[in-house]
Amino acid sequence: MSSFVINRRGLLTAAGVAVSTLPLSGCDAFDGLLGYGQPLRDFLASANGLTYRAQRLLIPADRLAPEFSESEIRQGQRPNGSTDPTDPTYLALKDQAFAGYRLSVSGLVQRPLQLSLQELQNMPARTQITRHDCVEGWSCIAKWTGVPLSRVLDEAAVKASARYVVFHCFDSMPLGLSGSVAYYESIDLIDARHPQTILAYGLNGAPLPVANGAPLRARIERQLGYKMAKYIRAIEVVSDLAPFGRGGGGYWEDLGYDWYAGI
Ligand SMILES: Nc1nc2c(c(=O)[nH]1)N[C@H]1C(S)=C(S)[C@@H](COP(=O)(O)O)O[C@H]1N2
Ligand SMILES: [Mo]
Repeated sequence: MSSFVINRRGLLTAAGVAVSTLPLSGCDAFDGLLGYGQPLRDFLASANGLTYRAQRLLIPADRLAPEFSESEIRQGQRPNGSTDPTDPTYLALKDQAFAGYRLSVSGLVQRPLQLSLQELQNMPARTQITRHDCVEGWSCIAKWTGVPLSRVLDEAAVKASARYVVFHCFDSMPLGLSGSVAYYESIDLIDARHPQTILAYGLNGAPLPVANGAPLRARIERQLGYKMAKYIRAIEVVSDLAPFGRGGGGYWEDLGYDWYAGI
């Protein structure tokens, strides 16, 4: 089995498809080739379903992303995407140092929750030094502190019908003619319960800065940067992603990027 190491790129190559050379970089610029209804986008969507199933079959659900030592932190975490949300609710919370912040946990749970930052910080914490990979082609090693998402899910008691966790964010991003939409993201319950999946409120030993997603952002260490929702307003546990946005499971996914951005 150990000689049969496969990753996303390897699988696509193995499938005889040279998509690994496509310009998939995409945090700020949106490549028009990947628009809806474009054959390329449809092809990538089906390749993504294939790699998701293949990765889920081949990679143990609890395989850990590499962790690093303090000395490997070379610079601050480079802020990317939204760095200063202008939503009035967010600004009011920020003014009060997020004292009034409540993380809403709802959907397919037995006990919906409203958790203050203090309550989140009182839960068992996990600190991890990991590498953040953005599809734009840069990486940063940083130390993240937060509460494991699995703890919060246990507290809320997830129902058996649940399949995904949706993160709703405070910030808005441009989207076609509709103007702007709130950033959102989603992961399956396997990644949600992964030991390194945390709701982070600390970065490099200090409170999480606004530029990096204060007061709370997700770390999903086996996936690319755009999966890691910043400025989390609410968490919704669901069985289906179709009702959200354009149904792609996230802001960038709705514009054509992979829902499963495994690395
Ligand atoms: N709410 C929200 N989350 C987001 C984004 C964003 O614009 N808004 N950008 C994503 C992208 S593309 C990356 S690379 C990381 C950047 O996190 P950082 O600013 O801490 O480096 O956040 C991700 N999460
Ligand atoms: Mo990114």
